[in-house]
Amino acid sequence: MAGTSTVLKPKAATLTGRPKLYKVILLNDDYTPREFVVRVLKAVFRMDRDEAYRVMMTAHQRGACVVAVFTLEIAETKTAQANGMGERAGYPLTFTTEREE
Ligand code: TYC
Repeated sequence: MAGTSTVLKPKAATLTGRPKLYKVILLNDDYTPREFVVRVLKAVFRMDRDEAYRVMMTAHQRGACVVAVFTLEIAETKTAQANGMGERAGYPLTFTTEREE
């Protein structure tokens, strides 16, 4: 293949300077204690107590709350860590990851 060359096409995110972002969403349930939700938010999302309490109460009252927005790998890692804490404690606590528009 002498004389050939490859030109890589830049990804759309490179051209626009805008990487795709993903929301981590906290879902309400009827069984996980409020204090446990606060503990998970503080541990995984580095929130202080007041912020964690506000996010927990928003999910409790409205059914769901956006916790934070990250690039895909970080969003998926934090979702898995937070769900793992709930699972290990025997609670149905659920976080999901969703593409941000
Ligand atoms: N609804 C739960 C209770 O009353 C508390 C809770 C809040 C659970 C938010 C999950 O995402 C959640 N014990």
